[in-house]
Amino acid sequence: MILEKEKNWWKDAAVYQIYPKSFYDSNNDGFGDIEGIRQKLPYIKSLGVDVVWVCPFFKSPQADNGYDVADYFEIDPIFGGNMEDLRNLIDDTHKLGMKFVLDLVANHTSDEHEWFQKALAGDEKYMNYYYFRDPVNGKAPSNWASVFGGGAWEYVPHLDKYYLHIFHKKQPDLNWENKEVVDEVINIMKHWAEYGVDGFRLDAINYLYKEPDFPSVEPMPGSEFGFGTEHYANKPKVNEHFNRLNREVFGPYNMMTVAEVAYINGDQARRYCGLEKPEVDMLYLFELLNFDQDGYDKFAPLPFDVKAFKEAVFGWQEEMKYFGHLALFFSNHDQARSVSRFGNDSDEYRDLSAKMHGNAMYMLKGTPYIYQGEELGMTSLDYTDVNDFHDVEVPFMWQEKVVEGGESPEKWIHLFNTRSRDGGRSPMQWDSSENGGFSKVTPWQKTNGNYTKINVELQEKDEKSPLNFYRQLLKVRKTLKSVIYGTVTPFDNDSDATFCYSRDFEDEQVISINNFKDYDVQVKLPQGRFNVVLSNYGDVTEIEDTVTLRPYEGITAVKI
Ligand code: TEU
Repeated sequence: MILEKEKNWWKDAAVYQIYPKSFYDSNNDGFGDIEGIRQKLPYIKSLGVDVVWVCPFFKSPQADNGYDVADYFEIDPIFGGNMEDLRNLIDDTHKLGMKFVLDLVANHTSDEHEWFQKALAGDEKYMNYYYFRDPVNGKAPSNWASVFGGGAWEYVPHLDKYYLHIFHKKQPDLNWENKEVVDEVINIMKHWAEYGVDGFRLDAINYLYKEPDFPSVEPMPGSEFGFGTEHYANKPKVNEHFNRLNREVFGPYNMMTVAEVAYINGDQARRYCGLEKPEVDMLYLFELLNFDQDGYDKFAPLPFDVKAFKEAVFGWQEEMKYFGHLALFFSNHDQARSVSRFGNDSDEYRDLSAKMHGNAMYMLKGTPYIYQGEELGMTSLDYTDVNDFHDVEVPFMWQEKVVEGGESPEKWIHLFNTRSRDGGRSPMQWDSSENGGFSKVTPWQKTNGNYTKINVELQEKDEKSPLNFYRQLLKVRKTLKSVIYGTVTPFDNDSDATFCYSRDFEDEQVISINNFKDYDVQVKLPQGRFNVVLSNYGDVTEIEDTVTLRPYEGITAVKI
């Protein structure tokens, strides 16, 4: 039985994530823009998604590609700078029957935001919007590290004070202990809710509360700094804030809310999903993809281990079995491309592994978040020059490891190509024309050289393409209640090659079987005969008993 409260509008939805800077450049200035997204709405609709999430496009100095907001009510000139474009985009999204989710960055602002500028001018009211603190023994108040390298405190000589920035120094953290700050954020949210947005993706939102004495922590090896996350991630106060936001905005406006969270355990996750009081609808967990690196250090890659993947993914499915809801994703704007990272991006296997990834991830319990280009099997980068990279973390690492540390430039270019956040940010590949049809001028970030092989135009013509597979996948997903509401039971779980599970709801049973390796493997199925509803090789119709999965084969089948 489906409980009434489970039938939210977003429950069986699929989301498409857009990184606006790299999606489509309608005015040929080298940057993707709001009008470009609008022009591509028919394409987005054709995928079968229900919700469009657009990464930040507000006025911003772009120190962190828009995650440094200077004005929450204005659109940045590089995205068109024009409120009418946004009106049209949201209206047209609605006309096509899709919803629009705004990326709201409320843990921090840009240092160029008016509030911070007033704070820098010594206005006490606004200094209290942020965390300004006196030096301690002539040094920063604590040794917390910034996510992007270096320390998390920046000294302001004319004030003789430090301010806190968990992210870049151009992203000062807002002080949520100040009620006025919370009121400001609520105003911003209400403004956009009334404007017509249908939901919020809440950026880095689990960091809202910092322990007031900012305790120093054990430094990382070879550094004076350490991640102080135990003192600022997922503190109970965050739940109180969520509850208030829910009461005042999310609930009354019937919004879909997805909180980006990291450094989290099952209890905290369930609490965010409203175990005690209404908070947010679903969680976008970093933990889902961190299994192929040493801790939180993405530049310390571990070989892709299918068992570690299963532990992470099935582990979280188990945690959220009875309560809460997960975002399902395989890539995003902070990650290298999944087909290169967890699959095989050779010409022989790229399409198969891209399709299999969709089959493996998006039949799980949760809401699929497909990131632009994932539906094409876009790959990680092929750059050769460090100057081709743009992300804030690259110059830090280059300086520390190559310039000062003497490590090999080739090693780090390779790491940036395969692991850095830029990996997911090269322009969308629309066709075989110059710059992949993204723009008529040189794009802000270089197009991947393989755009003549991997692009929308080519895949539209090929019924077996990843693009058409994703369309079919999303269609099939909608017809199967068990995929939305059913239990998740892994099988063949000892295998270090396959990722297999069964979804069960009332009298429906659906299985998703996937081979992550480039060789054949055998899988023993649950009892019964199964009708294949999705197959990336496209030549299987019925399966039972023991199946031999070919390299990167993925199948979804329904019990007859
Ligand atoms: O990400 C939060 C976050 O923790 C990441 O920056 C993460 O640490 C990083 O990807 C690891 O390399 C969100 C946004 O998704 C990201 O793009 C922003 O840079 C960040 O918040 C700050 O707003």
